[in-house]
Amino acid sequence: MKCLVLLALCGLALGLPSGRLDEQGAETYLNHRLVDVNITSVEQQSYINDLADVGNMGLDVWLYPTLKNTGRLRVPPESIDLFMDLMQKSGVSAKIRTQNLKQLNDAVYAQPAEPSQYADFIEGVIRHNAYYRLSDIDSYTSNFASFSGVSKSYLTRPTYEGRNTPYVEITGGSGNNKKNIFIEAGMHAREWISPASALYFIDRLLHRRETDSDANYLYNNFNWFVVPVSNPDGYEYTHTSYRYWRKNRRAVSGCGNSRGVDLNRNFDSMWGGSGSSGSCSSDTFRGPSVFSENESQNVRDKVQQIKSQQGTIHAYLSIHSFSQLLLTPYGFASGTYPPNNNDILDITNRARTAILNSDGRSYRVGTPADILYNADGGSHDWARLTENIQYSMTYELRPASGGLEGFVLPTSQIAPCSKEVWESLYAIASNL
Ligand code: 0X9
Ligand code: ZN
Repeated sequence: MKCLVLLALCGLALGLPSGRLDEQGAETYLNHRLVDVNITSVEQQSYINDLADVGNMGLDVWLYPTLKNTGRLRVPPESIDLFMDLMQKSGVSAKIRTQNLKQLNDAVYAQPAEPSQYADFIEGVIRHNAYYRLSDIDSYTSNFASFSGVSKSYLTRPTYEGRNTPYVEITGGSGNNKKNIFIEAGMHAREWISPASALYFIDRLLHRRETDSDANYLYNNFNWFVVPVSNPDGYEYTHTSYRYWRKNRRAVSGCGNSRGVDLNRNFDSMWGGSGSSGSCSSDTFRGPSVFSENESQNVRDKVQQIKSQQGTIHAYLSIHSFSQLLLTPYGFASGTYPPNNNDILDITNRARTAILNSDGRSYRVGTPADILYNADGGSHDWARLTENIQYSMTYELRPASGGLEGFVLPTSQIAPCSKEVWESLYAIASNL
């Protein structure tokens, strides 16, 4: 198999992924293919991972292929012939699902922004029918602070590119023995629905508090600690230049032109295992050491500060996309669960039911390692394993994995998808 990786290395002129740029200088993904791959052996699996990690073909894994799950890769036009050839030679069944990702995205962008009838909260501080830039999110979160019991600040460290990370605390509730819930969104830059759903949650909580008993309950009986965009540099880069960027933007020493660390492989939870990569060009690059990144340190320090001030954090939620999954711990190895796994599963299944009842969407429940792939150094594992937060869970929001939409979720779905998150957070919080 390694010889095939070498063939790929030799057969391609080294260079960055091609494609046309639009007038603003952003990659358009003209003629980029989406290819579904079905593997039948672990050798084929690691072969595809190796090809992607090497980086020279510009392969972008959207869904990791496993023995159980179809994988999906974005393949730039200059690599497609070689890629299909390599798949055929290694016995992997590969099917091109779209010939031109730009066309697919243009069709999504052309859809009206109006949300579906199921979305019963569209407008508060924010109109929830668009994805916003970091500067807008910064202002919106400042506006939240005009509500009583809300404070807006920034996490301690600036990002590599010098940005601040907005942070919102909602602690004005009047209940006794309030529980503390931490929400971390936007860790992966391209998963735009994640920050959008976190902002919807805060907005709805504050605007509906006096008219809606659910909002009133969530406001009064819980303290909410929310980081809507935990990877600001990556998030901005996806807006200005490269829509499918995942990691942060740090130029790690020794990594040459390869930028970025996968923040969700950089936490202290079996860091450096087989579910992450040591290769700088990999999208799951774990970084040079555990908590090497300012962004992951920011989350760690805030969580530890809240614990020291409040005593306990009762739940840690990490919001990602896509595939419609609710992922429980642990991700670092299959068949490995925390001692209170039954309680975690019970609560998570209630969240699943709440989502189903909201807009009919079906989400699957399980650990990353059992239903996806091994992932070490992830934040939800760290929350449960290292910080001893009893309930931790990762959302993979819309869309489902079957269709062709991926990280570019139509704006009309922001409100209904966020409403699912709202309903599920109610189910989680009320069962802690
Ligand atoms: O691979 C990831 O980091 C997450 N999936 S994504 O497609 N959004 O990249 C899953 C994270 C699972 N969580 C932990 N292992 N802690
Ligand atoms: Zn993610």
